[in-house]
Amino acid sequence: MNFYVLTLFPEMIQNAVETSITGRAIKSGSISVDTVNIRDFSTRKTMRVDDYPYGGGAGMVMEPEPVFRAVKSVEGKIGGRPRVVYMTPQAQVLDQTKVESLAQEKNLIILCGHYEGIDERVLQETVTDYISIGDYVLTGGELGALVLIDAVSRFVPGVLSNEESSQFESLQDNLLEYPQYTRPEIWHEMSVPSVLLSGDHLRIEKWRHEESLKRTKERRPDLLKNSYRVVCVSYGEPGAAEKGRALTECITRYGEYMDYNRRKLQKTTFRMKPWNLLLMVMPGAAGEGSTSCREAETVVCYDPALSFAERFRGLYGSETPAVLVGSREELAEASSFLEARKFRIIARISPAVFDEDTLLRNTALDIREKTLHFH
Ligand code: 4FD
Repeated sequence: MNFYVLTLFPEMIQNAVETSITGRAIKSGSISVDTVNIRDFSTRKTMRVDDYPYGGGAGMVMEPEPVFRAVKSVEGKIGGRPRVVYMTPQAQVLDQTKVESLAQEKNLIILCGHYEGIDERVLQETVTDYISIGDYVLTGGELGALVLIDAVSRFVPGVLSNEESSQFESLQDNLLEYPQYTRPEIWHEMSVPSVLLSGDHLRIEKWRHEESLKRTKERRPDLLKNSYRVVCVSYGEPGAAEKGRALTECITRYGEYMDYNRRKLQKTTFRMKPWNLLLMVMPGAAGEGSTSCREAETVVCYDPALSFAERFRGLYGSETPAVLVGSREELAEASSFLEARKFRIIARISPAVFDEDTLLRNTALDIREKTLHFH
């Protein structure tokens, strides 16, 4: 991934990124960080790039033209129009979801302002993403750009070693990290929690998740509303997929969705954790329809002849709560199948839930409530 940082203080960026893990990633070629000095694109003999604000007031404003030319110079060099991020306190605060989304890009321009900011018109014309790193004001956007580069780089393949990358998995469930301990076993009369010495990986995993929850409740209760991973699986006639997606989206912004009409999924092993939630949307939930539909280039077919064991061959829970949506006959069969696979059914819902928007939303709220209770 290539970062292009547009700044009046290029050495501030270069010195910082050449250190530590980002430095190693630059050396190995996983990322590159190029700086563009906005001053090089000044339109004046004095090489100034700032001017007084129209309407008066304190401070200076960065002129639009040098910023515009700096952006164009990068676009010309890479032959494309990458996303342009403007670091500003007047924006949504950066979070892990945004970081992961930016990590999908091949090129990224990061624009750093100084003084009282940059002329609004060039922002309108070039910026695609406004990002703040927190609710405070800095003297310039550079420290924000560095934070962004560091956080995004961690998701670029090859930047972290296997050992380093397993470290940030706990943030994936939107929970804070559990407490960590190393030697000695007793320090200042405090011992390491005995479960960590037990060698029982399932118990350890469970304990860590509980500690994460406890810590999140105490320190960042605002994170809890999105703290568990929701996985929706559906199968059946076309439309089941849409219904499943709709219900998932009512429950969480971070849901995942899988269409078990797909052959490939039927063969994939998927082990769900105790703190996940399974939503299963079954045939009949989506009303009538034909039995195949075109999704992208593949035709996804519903084969009603498949048994649960065949269709969900690789799906396993471990005390994982599950919510079923379907008609009475299928519910019974699905329940016993899922219970045997160590899911715990916390609700059975009639397909009528999809008939009305408010009903769907209220049901989603109930499910959230029940799930948090269960966890
Ligand atoms: N919280 C942040 C980003 C930049 C910044 C600036 C308008 C000031 C804080 C645009 C005003 C940029 C942040 C430079 N301060 N200062 O992410």
